[in-house]
Amino acid sequence: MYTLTDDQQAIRRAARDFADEYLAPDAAEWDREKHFPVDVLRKAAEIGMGGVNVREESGGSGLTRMDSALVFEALATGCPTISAYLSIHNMVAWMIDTYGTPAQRDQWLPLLCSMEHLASYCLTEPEAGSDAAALRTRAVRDGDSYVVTGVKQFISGAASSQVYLVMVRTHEAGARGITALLIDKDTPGLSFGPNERKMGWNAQPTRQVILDEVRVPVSHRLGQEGEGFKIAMHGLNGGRLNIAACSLGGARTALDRSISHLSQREAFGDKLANRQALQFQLADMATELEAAKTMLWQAAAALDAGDPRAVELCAMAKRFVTDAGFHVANQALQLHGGYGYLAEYGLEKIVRDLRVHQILEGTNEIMRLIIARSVVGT
Ligand code: FAD
Ligand code: 2MC
Repeated sequence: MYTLTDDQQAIRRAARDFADEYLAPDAAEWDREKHFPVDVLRKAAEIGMGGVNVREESGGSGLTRMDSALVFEALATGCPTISAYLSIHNMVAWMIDTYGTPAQRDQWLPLLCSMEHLASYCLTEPEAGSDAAALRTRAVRDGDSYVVTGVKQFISGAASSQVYLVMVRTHEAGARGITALLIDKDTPGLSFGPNERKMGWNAQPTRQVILDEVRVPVSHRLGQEGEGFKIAMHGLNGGRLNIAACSLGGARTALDRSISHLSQREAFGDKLANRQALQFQLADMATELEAAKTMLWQAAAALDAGDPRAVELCAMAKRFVTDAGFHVANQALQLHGGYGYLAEYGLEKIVRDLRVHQILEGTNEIMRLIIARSVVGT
């Protein structure tokens, strides 16, 4: 059995207290009003949530992947959508800390760690989602700049973020022709599509990022030309764990609410919680989440240790935990009967929010593709 250290318990407690105080009370309203609570994100940054995996010498919290799995799970008990946005912002901050030069770290990280500036991760395009290496946004070198033209699709935080980490094509077709560029919101030629109307994740915006001859200094390139795809994928390994953690936290809240609902609700002359059929459902939900947690922690430990199986284990965890999280949340809705379907009870929001975790940061089919390549050896 994996035992949390005192520090890990304290980190988890701090994130849970934050979720209870600042996320849970307003999550339903943010969802309803499609409000992105940037002030609350900045409050989260005050307790180190803006640079969770950024090293302490770079101004971050210096937490491990195992620690951050605890953080994002705890935050998601209050609101999966906000926890997930924080996870994306943190993916970008980690990438700058890991692949940036000292000058780039100095330039970008202080404002990201305080969340004075928010960050967006821009890989997907209208014609390149799962097949990310087919991306076509073009960057042509012109003196000390790149001139970038293209469209990025489904970008979380777009138009609210100040910093865009954009994967662009500088060379030949395929993964090796891709380069990562940091682009400031105020650069001429950068604009945004309308906020997409979505099933869930309503408390954070999703828009196209449109680049029309955007001139980006070469000094804003992260890594070397041609390294962008690998950088993007390394970012996603941690991102996939964090999204899984968000599913786990959301599903835990759904399970907790089911237990208390069934303990109060009476039918046929008895509390529903006394029906063994329903107790068994709760038992299965708790077991599924325990299994999911174990997979998540194992993958996080593998990523921390630089284990050669880390990519495969992260894909397994993302696939398994997000499927389990959605399944448990959906069962919780059923256990609430008609009340589960009412917005007021908060269950349907969790179901809507967790559904997209099976799609983004690599669909669960793509997770199977990654796992299959290891298993079958192709
Ligand atoms: P497609 O690639 O067109 O896939 C369609 C279907 O085919 C899926 O079921 C897929 O699993 C399946 N499929 C595709 N290829 C295969 C295969 N080889 N084998 C088996 N099945 C396959 N992207 C970003 O870059 N940054 C963001 O911030 C971001 N935020 C997002 C927020 C939201 C709310 C959403 C919905 C998406 C976001 N995305 C973001 C994009 C997300 O990562 C993509 O939607 C996802 O990777 C899938 O790409 P696609 O939508 O083009 O689907
Ligand atoms: N970690 C480290 N390296 C990786 C990697 C990973 N997870 N995935 C691929 N690579 C490397 C791979 O090892 C290879 O390196 P080399 O050239 O040294 O052999 C290189 O990258 C190219 O990889 P592949 O040859 O596997 O490329 P292919 O095109 O066949 O498949 C695939 C890549 C499908 C795994 C990748 O395109 C993918 O993950 N697609 C899903 C896209 C995705 O996750 N999008 C999420 C967008 S962000 C989001 O949704 C948010 C909400 C923020």
